[in-house]
Amino acid sequence: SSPSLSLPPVTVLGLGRMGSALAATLLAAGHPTTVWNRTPGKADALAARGARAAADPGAAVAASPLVVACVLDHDALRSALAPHTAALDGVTLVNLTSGSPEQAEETAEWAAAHGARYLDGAIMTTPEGVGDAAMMFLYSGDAAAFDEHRATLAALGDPVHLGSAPGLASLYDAALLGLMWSVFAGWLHGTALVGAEKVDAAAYTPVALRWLSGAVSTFVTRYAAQVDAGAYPGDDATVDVQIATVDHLLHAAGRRGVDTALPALLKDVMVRARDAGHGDDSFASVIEVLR
Ligand code: FVH
Repeated sequence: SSPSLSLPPVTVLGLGRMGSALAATLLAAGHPTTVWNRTPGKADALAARGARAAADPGAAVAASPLVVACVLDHDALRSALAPHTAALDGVTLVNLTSGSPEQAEETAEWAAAHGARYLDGAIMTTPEGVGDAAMMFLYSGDAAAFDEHRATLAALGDPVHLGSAPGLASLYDAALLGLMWSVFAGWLHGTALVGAEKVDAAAYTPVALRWLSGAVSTFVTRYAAQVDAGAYPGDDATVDVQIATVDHLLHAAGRRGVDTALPALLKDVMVRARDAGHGDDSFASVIEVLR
């Protein structure tokens, strides 16, 4: 649709893979959209669809009360804006650039020193998922700024505000990526294991997903309450029992020439939990080792 005067204007800084998707989505939703990218040619396709291409970051920031940034890293953002900090006064800067919680805190202080309200963010999808309401966009920082711009941010994906500490979105991002990689690795290990018996990934995966969304999801929900209570009753399955069980996985993998590093790592944390006195407790007690 064409930019609508009734929707708030937005500026997007950074037109890489993700920034271009953000700008295109805001434009398609009808927001008057100003864009800037270090390499100017990347604005051309968006300009052809109605975006305003700003000549420099200062002009881009001055064009909208809401500025969404998505560049390589925090240093790139701050160095690009360094000659133009006067323009930041009064704007809300939403930084969707990946970084550490500490970098988020630093950039929040830097933005505040220049009069900007700051939200840090983490995009929990790839460019093709931008605009899908099922995808989470995590935010932390200025809650009033979030409330003010929530409707605009909702065009990008489901906006989830985690709290006023600016580093929270990056912290969740790191935690959730760790979870994703653990699931990917566990699924791939299982796929290699059954694949050794000529079972296709396509046959194994529906069974794996049913396990994850059903029983495993139930265990995790139960264990969350145990972790928060600091008590891990082994009513379902104890650490001792699971140490014996992981040996079956190690054996099955070893016999089929499948790498055993991953189950060995899992056994290692279970053994450390047992040695710390949690043999009769549930798997949730492993948190005591991880902490
Ligand atoms: N792509 C994804 O799926 C993920 C999803 C989760 C979050 N990330 C983070 O988003 C940031 C940008 O990632 P990207 O995929 O858009 O990356 P590129 O396509 O490589 O674009 C990089 C943009 O950054 C600009 N840039 C780099 N250095 C500077 C600098 N010194 N000053 C100003 N801009 C800079 C670059 O400009 P140019 O090279 O075109 O001139 C691009 O606009 C990132 O934090 C991911 O972790 C994406």
